[in-house]
Amino acid sequence: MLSRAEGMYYWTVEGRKILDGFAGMWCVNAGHGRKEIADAVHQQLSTMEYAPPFQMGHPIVFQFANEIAKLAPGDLDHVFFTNSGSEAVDTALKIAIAYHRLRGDASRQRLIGREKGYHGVGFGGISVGGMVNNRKFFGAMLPGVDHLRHTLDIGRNAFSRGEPENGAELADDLERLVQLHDASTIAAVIVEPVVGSAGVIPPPKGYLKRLREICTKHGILMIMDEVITGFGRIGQPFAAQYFDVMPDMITCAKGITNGAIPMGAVIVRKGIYDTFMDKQDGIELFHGYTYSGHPVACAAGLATQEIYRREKLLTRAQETGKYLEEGMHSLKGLPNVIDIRNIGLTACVELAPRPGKVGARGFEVFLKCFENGVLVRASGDIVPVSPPLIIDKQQIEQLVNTLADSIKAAA
Ligand code: PXG
Repeated sequence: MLSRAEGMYYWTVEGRKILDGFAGMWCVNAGHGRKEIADAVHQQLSTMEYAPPFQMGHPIVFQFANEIAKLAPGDLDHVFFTNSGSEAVDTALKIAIAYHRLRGDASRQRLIGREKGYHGVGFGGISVGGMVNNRKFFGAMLPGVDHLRHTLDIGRNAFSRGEPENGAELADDLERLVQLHDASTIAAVIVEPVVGSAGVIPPPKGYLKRLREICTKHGILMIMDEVITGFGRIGQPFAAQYFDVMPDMITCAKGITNGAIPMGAVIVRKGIYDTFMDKQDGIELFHGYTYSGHPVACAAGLATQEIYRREKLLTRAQETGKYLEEGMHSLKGLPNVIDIRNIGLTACVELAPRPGKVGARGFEVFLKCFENGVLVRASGDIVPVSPPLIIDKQQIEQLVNTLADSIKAAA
């Protein structure tokens, strides 16, 4: 149990100091206990704790939307605020279907996700998602959804550094689905540019560009789910910039407020925004939450972005990522290590499962790391790391050394 946090560290209820190797849960990018965020939240709570987002507006939400739009590439310049990544995903999927309808293309209702995708836990997100345990308990989910094949290929790409060489052709799977369903029925494709939850899977070289081309060719919207990659995780504000691929929408959350106050967002291209504004009289999009653009979340978000800017955190992973890459790949050859993957300031070790006990070894490594003062995560037998972007070289060494000891102990 954790009871306090500051900088790169948590403290347990017993008072043990733990290096945070996972930025909380992929979100505390600027490190813990940032006073500027606490002060901004306090000030906003004292000034105006809440304002209705329907019919009414307030300045700070526009200010924050402008900041986010400035960070995003190209004409991704309008923002719809939500309270989580799951809500951002469901919002983006709804925008995609409504956008086509407004343009007189109402048959475009299908949504395409990808195997091993994680898009939160709403019905939209689990429907397009591709992680079996998040789906199998919850019935038939949304109709009209299909999935691209995933891109993990340990046989061909094991121990790749950054983007693997093989697999760009897997983007052509979208052509297969177009052959099956016809493009006129497909509204959007949603993918994580780098798979997070299912175990840090960078896209094969050229894959995202090819997927973009196929989407454009068939009039299908491309949604990049950047809930994890957004806000500097791979060395650019967004992965769209890192891979130089322009999506039609970006979903984000987590690092948007440094994890301090729940918030998510959908960033849309101008053409999508204009379609809603031009074609609809009155309410443009029949969608919104009580807490959309919550003033306190916006205050936390603005303070967070100011820290990112001042400390140049959104590009810092270009440097620190190199140390993490070196360190993590030095684990090759340890018992049961079958793959190591990395990009920016995130990486994972994939372990061979114990016979008949899938996930047991990964969880044991996670526990040993925690006993030895480092927080990582276990997702089955995959152990991902994703530390706050403020991490220094010595702390990366501590993270890697502790992981090495724990993998040996769990042999
Ligand atoms: N999309 C992506 C790509 C995510 O990673 C969500 C949507 C949903 O966000 P919310 O805020 O609704 O949780 C996520 C969330 C893990 C882990 O261990 C990852 C997430 C959540 C919980 C655990 O990898 N990502």
